[in-house]
Amino acid sequence: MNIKNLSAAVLLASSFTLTACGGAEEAPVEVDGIPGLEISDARMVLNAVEGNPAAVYFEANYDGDRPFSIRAADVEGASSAMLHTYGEWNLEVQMMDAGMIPMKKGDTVSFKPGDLHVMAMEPSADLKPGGKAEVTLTISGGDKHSFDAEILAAGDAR
Ligand SMILES: [Cu+2]
Repeated sequence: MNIKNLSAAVLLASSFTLTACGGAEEAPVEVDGIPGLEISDARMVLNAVEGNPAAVYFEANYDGDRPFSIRAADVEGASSAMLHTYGEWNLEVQMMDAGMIPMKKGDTVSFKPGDLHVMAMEPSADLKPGGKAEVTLTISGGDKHSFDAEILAAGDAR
């Protein structure tokens, strides 16, 4: 390819980029940030054993009009994450899948020790006390809401 053809190709490429930008006015399928959803007091408590699952706790307040359910969670730097709760099974209290967590206008849902939590599997060694971990919730319909959780050591107050 000579220089002339190359610049034509670059021009062509940049006009494609412009077209793509113009097309972004169509409603996106997934939104980052759910209007009316507020997350506070987010923290991730590391396991005493490095690499073992960490737990994420937070308060979720919702003041939007459209009810939804939290259906999944992701934690940056963890291999996977799950929505867990505690329940009785075989006469023992143990962790289990929390399923869908419904929220409607005026609701507050607390993710707290001994109750709902996000379990972050195989957290990376880069997630250190004093740092931050990005947590993303996915709701019914696929919209996402991300926030930072303060990273705490296993022995810190939760
Ligand atoms: Cu758990």
